Amino acid sequence: MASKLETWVDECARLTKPDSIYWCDGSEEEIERLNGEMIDAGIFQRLNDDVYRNCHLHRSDPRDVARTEHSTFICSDKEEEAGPTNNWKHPDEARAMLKPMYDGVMKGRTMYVVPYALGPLDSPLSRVGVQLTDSPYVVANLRIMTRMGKAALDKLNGSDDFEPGLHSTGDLNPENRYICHFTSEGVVWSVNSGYGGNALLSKKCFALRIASARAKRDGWMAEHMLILELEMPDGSLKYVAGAFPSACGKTNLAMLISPLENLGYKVRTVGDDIAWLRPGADGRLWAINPETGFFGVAPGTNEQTNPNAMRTLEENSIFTNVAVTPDGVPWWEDKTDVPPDNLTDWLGNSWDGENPAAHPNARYTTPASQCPSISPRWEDPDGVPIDVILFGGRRASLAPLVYESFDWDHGVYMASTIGSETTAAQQSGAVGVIRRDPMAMLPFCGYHMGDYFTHWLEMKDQLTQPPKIFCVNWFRKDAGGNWLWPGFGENLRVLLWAVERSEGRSGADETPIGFLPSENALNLDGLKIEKTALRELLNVNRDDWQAEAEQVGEFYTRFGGRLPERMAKQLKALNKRLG
Ligand code: SAT
Ligand code: MN
Repeated sequence: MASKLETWVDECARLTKPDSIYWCDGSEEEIERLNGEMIDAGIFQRLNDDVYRNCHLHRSDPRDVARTEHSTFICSDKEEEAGPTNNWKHPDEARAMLKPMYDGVMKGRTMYVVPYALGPLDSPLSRVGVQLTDSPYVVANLRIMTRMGKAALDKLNGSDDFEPGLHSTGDLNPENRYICHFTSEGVVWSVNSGYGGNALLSKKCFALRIASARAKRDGWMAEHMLILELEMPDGSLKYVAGAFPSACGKTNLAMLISPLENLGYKVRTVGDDIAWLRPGADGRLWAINPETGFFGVAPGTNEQTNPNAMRTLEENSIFTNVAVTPDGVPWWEDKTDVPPDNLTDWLGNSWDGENPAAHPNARYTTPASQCPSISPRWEDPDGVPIDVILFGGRRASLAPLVYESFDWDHGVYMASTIGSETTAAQQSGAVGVIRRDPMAMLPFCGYHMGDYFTHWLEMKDQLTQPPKIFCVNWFRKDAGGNWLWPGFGENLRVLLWAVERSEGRSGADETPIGFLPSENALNLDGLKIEKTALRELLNVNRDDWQAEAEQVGEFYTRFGGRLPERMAKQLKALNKRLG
């Protein structure tokens, strides 16, 4: 009898009618052949091998350069299950709408069958997915981002237990673009996009949306989190997981370079985007990085902001929608102070010097194993035990540099309120319009956000040594609009305080919003920062926080009866403490 995998591949082939079907093995020969074919077809341009060995440039259709949340749907049986923060379509309606789009869509194309594993092959947490796609560019990306090919198929070993994803670039028409998640079966259908999170189904679709729904059922967590390792002067290892909305420097934080190496503090990277976490037998929370690559934003990445990323992407990488020099060197905004001469922009035109040369969401896809700061434990099948969880947002005012929750419930409350201010907030003193992004999962939670809060609260019951939860804000400004905190590597100082707090060390002052570092508790060794700036960074303004609490109350009404009682209680308690 044919396996579920064979039957499903057959079914999809009958629908999409490819000229041929090719099963990817993930080998060197395979990718070399594919790269060659893509160069011949104009999908890839080989970059300069002297500087960027074995790297390729890809230009997307200009209408297809970022995730499209409005075309992303949770197709649960009931709308209620998707909740107020997701788009919803009934599974029957979604299938009826998409089937005609898939009908014959792969005529004249090859259907690639791409088996991949999320998580170390021998980890109890890892899972196998199989993506069918007509895009060789997607295949090449999946090969970097996941354990792709024979190894994954071997792990599956004929079993039915895999995540099926059907993807076609179709005609790339944004009007007909759909990314549909059938959460009860764990299936994803994506059509008319070739880009990032829309098309690499392993990433946001499976490792977050489908996985989060599974994790809720099975008692673990799929989170939009980096994982980093901190080596302390005594040689002990501490692990920090951190969730930040986009454009808050998550990749930079995951790869930060310790300004305190001389004192014995070292930082290493475990993951930069996604964490799967489960309670261990020891009552701690253990995390793996399900991915094997970084899909990072290129603009803004440079020798100052992220030297580790710069080293990582020098080989075996794909650059999407960056600019390029006449001799094949990729360039993007702020890579260097002065742009090189005679750039070709991301659209393939001679750069006009005015519009961005690289698309603001231009990306590099690069192997994690090449990262100079990668932790020796990044592929540990058991994962790493998390000591500290950080939640961050971008707030020009209000939120202090760091504050610690009183307990787990309070931490979950804090996490549910994070978000980023719109640029209007840059005006002095003005409280910005904030897009709330609970746990940085707003676009990625595969079920009702209120139930997700409940899941977070209930996870505590499985943990005898839960991580401590903190909020951080690297983006506070003074009245003149200047950054108060230098950020980047210096953020380590905040991590150190959090880790020390998790061990019951280091000083803190109790405030209505949580514990803040007491004077001299932050290690500022070698850092020049004004006392007044520090005071402002750690200031809690009651009036502002009362207004904030009111806004949170409004935000919470969205979740109706599914807002856990324990969260409402936290808000009440905060209001009471604020007086
Ligand atoms: O395009 S992705 O979803 O993979 C990246 C992102 O938007 O965070
Ligand atoms: Mn992300």
